[in-house]
Amino acid sequence: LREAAEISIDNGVQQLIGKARQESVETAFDRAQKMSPVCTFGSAGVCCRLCLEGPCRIMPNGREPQRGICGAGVDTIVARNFLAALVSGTAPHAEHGREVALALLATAEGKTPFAIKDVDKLLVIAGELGIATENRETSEIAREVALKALEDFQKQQGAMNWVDIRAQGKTRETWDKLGLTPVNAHLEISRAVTRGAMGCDADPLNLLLGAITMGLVDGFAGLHLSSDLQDILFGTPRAVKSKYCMGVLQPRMVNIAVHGHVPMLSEKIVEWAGRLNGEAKKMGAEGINVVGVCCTGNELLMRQGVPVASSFSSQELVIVTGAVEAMVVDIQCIMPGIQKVAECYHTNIITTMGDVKIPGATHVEFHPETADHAAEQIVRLAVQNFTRRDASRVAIPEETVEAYAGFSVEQIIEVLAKLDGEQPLKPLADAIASGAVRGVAALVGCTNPREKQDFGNVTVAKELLRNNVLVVTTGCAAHSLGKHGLMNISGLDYCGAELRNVLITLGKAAGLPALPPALHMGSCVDNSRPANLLKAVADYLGVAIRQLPVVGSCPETHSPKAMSIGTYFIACGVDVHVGVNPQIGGSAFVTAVLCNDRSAGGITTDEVFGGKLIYQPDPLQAAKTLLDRIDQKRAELGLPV
Ligand code: NFS
Ligand code: SF4
Repeated sequence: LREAAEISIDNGVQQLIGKARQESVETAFDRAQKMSPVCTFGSAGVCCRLCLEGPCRIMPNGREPQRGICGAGVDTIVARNFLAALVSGTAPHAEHGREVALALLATAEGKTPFAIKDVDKLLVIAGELGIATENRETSEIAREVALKALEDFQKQQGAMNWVDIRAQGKTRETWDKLGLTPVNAHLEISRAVTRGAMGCDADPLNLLLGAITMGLVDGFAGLHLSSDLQDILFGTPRAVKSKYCMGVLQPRMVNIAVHGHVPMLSEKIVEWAGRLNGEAKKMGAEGINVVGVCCTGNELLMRQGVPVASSFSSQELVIVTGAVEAMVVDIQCIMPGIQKVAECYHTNIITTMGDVKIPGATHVEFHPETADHAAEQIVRLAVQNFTRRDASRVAIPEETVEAYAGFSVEQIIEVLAKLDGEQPLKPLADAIASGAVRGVAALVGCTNPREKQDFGNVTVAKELLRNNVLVVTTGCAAHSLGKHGLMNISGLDYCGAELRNVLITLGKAAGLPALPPALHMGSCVDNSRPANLLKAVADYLGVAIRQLPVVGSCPETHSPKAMSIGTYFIACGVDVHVGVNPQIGGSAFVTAVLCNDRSAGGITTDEVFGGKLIYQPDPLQAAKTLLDRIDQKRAELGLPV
């Protein structure tokens, strides 16, 4: 077995790996090792299981067979598999958006216990959508906004409403010209599934253009629509201070870990944990402690300052502390393995969605309409479970790390406005122009049990910061940066001198000693926020997003959702680095199009959209490639390099 130090650079996670092994509890880190060596066909993306003639797989180096039984060549198979991965990344994000839209509609109609928390944002978005707002009830406006959102899953002509309100004009021109702009999310997902099916689209370039449309569906129906409506319902995040690491679990409290993605459930769990605190005391506990896991952790951190225990790859280890009464999950990134681990302790796994069940787990069905009832029931189950805790099995790693989060675009603009009230983007644009901020990088995506946890994310971030690149972050990558000190003031030591000065100036303007080196912008669907920031800066400078010295990096990704998000950014004109094999290597054609190999003379995404995929497992090398790209874009803008 791999040494704990090879599995994660987080001390708490290392300790818990030791505990799990001592107690014969298997986790994803150990299973990842059992899965080695990896299948070379799957890794290259050359196997096809689309029909019952197969499975077919293409041999490397020209050996036979070179075609599937139906005659599909390797480029078709790899492109189809890439499109399929994007569909499985985009569909869950689109479902996320649709569920929030339905929740907003039900709330506007008075059918849920939720309220419209950010009326100002509601009015702004309504205005953008062309909805009249003068002398109208909030609920009426909210209802129309929700219906406009639902149109993005229904309309048969034109473009999605969220493309109309969120895409940059200059950037969108290319998509419109190529006929790639999505009409509605469900229509495009259905089309993508259909064209990728056996005997349908066999043109690899056409399939890759389909993948770009999937990326756009992800960006607008998944990211933008979800964040916008969640801000309306639950409030737009503002700077907040909290804590990271397993040490946020409390030895004498009822611990509830909330895990998944959609804030509807978790917001209510936090509320009910507060309301039932007295019940926990009656059971002999000191109260109820809610901690976050994965993107639900990000959502609660951003809006409520709830501390964060774990990112994706170490989710099972939260349970291994022996101190978790309930792990409550909704959708996405929930390892089925948590139930097996929970069975070794007293932890109750509670599933809440009809489409996401785990055998052996307790299921408490959650709907926005009955949110209070479900949340109360779940918190009571956790409190009752406290008596089953075995004190001799409890070991919570002590370390916690302080972190600032909550950097919505609104919050960032508010800080910038302290320096220039008229033109808040000017100080940022000026800093980029002068080179004090060499560029902007979004450090995003996951942690992956095959990878050394946090190492890639933190290494790329530190290297970019050292070179004066402003780092914004989301998803589980944000957990990595938070845990390793890049979201608190001490992390400024990692920044280049110029960037540090900018962060200190901005922080002082906001009444803080400084801004943290990595600005936490939220969950994965909140990648809409960095996208909005880029659009704002590009519009201010009068250029297209593709011209900006900005990059994205996903060093430890595992999820197809991250691939969909990455494709959205590539379509916007931003290079995206992945540190984990994207499984396209079997096709020189697909690799050339996505990774900008122009030697074969074909067209590439870089040429058409201004962004490409960079696959580089070595984080230092990746950072260097990203810096080169930033400098290239600076030079093209005529900025000093
Ligand atoms: Ni994003 Fe969030 Fe984490 Fe990766 Fe999964 S939780 S949606 S996919 S693993 S960042
Ligand atoms: Fe084989 Fe073609 Fe069927 Fe795929 S679609 S399994 S390549 S016959």
